[in-house]
Amino acid sequence: MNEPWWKKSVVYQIYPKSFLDTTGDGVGDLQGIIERLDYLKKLGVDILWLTPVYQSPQRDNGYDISDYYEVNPQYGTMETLETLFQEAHNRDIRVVMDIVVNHTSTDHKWFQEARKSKDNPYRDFYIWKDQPNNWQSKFGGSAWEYDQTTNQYYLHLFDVTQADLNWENEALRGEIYKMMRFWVHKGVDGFRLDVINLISKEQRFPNDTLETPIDDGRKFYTDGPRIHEYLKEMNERVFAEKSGFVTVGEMSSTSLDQCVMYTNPKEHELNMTFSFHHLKVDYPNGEKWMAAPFDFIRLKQILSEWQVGMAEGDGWNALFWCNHDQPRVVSRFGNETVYREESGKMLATALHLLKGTPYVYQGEEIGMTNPNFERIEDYRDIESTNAYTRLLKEGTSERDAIAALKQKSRDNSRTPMQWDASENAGFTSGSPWIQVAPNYKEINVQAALANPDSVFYHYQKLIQLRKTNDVIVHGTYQEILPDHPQLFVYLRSYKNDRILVINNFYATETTFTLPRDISVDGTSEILISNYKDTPNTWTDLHMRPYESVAFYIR
Ligand code: TEU
Repeated sequence: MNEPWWKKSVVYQIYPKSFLDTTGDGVGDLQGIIERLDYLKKLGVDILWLTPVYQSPQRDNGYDISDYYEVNPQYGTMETLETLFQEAHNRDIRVVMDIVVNHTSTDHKWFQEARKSKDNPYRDFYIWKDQPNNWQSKFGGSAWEYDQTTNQYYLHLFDVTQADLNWENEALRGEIYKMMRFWVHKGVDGFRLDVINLISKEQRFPNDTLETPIDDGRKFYTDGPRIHEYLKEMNERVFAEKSGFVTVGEMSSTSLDQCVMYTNPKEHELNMTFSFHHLKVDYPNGEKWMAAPFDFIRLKQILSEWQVGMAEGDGWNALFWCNHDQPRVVSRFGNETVYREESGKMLATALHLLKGTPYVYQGEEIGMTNPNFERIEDYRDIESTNAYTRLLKEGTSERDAIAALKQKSRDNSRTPMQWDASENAGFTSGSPWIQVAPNYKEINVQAALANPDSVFYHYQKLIQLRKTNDVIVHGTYQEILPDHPQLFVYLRSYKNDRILVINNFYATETTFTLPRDISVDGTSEILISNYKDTPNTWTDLHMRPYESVAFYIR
C-alpha cells in the first residue's frame, strides 16, 4: 500500500530550552541538539519537532513570538539552525518547526505599530473592542486587556503579552503565509501548528455563561466558523508547495468530527492532529488544577472512540502521552517509583501499537518522572504560577495548591533532560533555568544506554516494529475487554496478521479471559513484552504489575 511516509514515522519532540546547554548559560541551545542527533538516530526516530526557537521575550517560553524571521540568540544563530537542519537531514531525520500564528508577543513590531492608533495600518492585524466580553484567558483572568493609548481592549486567549491575531484580515493572512514559505524555503520538512483551531473567532464576540470551566468563551472561537476555509487556503498557499511536507495541528478542546475533517486527505487541510480529551481524565468536572486520580475506564473509552472514529473518517491521529505542556506520563498514568521501568515500557507499548503517528517527548524514552517540586519558587511556567495565585485567592490551602501543581504543572515536563549522573545531569555547566529533577543520578541517558533492559531499548524496539509490521500502521482496531478495571486490551488486524496487545495499568496482578475467537496458544509469537519471562502460551491469562505484552495471533 503506497501510504504517506509520515504514517510509518515516529516523531521526537525537543523543548530546546531544556535539552542541552553548550554555552554554560543554563539554557539549552541549538548546538546542544546538533551534538545529540546521533542519540536520536540510535533511538530510531524519523522526525524531530522543535518547539519555537524564534525571537521572543520568553514570557511563555517562546510561544510569544516577537520576530518570526529571527532566531532567539539564547538558542543560537540562524546559521546554527541551518546547520541543525543539514545535520538532521544528513542522518535522514526530518525537521518540523513549531509555528504559532494564533497570536504574537505584544513585543512584535506589528503589535507595537497597531497599538499606536486606531488608524494605524497594522491596527486590524489584532482584535480590538471598545468593551470586553466575558471570555476568559486560558492562563486565568479576562481574555481582554485595556490599552490606554487608544482606549480600547485587545484580545489575548493566553497571556496578556500574547495578543490574538485577526485572521479575518486578508493582509494578515498573507503575511503569515509569506513567513511560512520563508521557513519552507529554509528546508523545514513540516510544521506543528500551535492551537491552530482557535484562529477563527465568532465575529459577534458574544458573552458566554461562565457556568462551568468550559463556558469561558471557548465555544465561540474553538473550531470556529472559518477554520476549514483558512486551513484549505494555508494548505494551497504554503504546504502544497513542497511534496511530502508534513503538518500536525494542535487542536485545543476540539471534537472527533472536526479532527476527521482536519485530517481527511480529501479536505486538503492537515495531515494529523493532536487532541487532548485523553489527557483530561484526571480533571474532576473539567477542573485541571486539582490533584485527582485518573479515570482509567474513561481513558480507554476515549482512546478507542478516537481510534475507531478517525479510521472510519479516513483521518489520522498524532499519538502522544506527553509534551511540554503535560506532566510526565510515567508519573501520571504509570508508577514513578517501584514499577517505573515496567510502567514506562507498558505505556510505550500501549500507545505505539495504536493506529496513528507516535510522538516521543524528550526524556519519555528513558522514563523521566515529574520533579515533584514542593516550593512555588521552583516553578517557572506562567500558567502554573497564575493558577497557584488564583487557587490561594479562592481559599485553597497552600498544601493543596502545591499538590495541584505537583501533579498538573507544565513544568513537570520542562525540567532539564537528564543525560548522566554528573552535576545538573550533564545538561549545563552553569545554573539551570529550572531545577533538574532530584532523581537524575538514577534516571539518565547514560544509565539507560548501558542497560539492555532499559525503557530506552523498549522504545527503540517499538519504533523499529512500526517499520516492519504493516498491521501496526494499517490495521483495524478493536478494543477487547472494555470493562476490565485494570487492563487496556486491543486487537489490530490487517490481511492475515492479527496482534493482540494487553496492558496492565496497575500495580496489582490480575487475570482475564479472552473472547472465544481469540486464543493465545503455542503458535502465538511475542512481538514485544516488558517482563523478560513472559510466557508465549497461557493457561490462566495472568498479568503481573504493569505487565504488557503484544502477541501475533493466528
Ligand atoms: O498550548 C495550548 C494549550 O491548549 C495548552 O497551553 C493548554 O491550554 C494548557 O496546557 C492547559 O491544558 C499551546 C502550546 O503548546 C503552549 O505551550 C502555549 O503556552 C500555548 O499554546 C499558547 O501558545
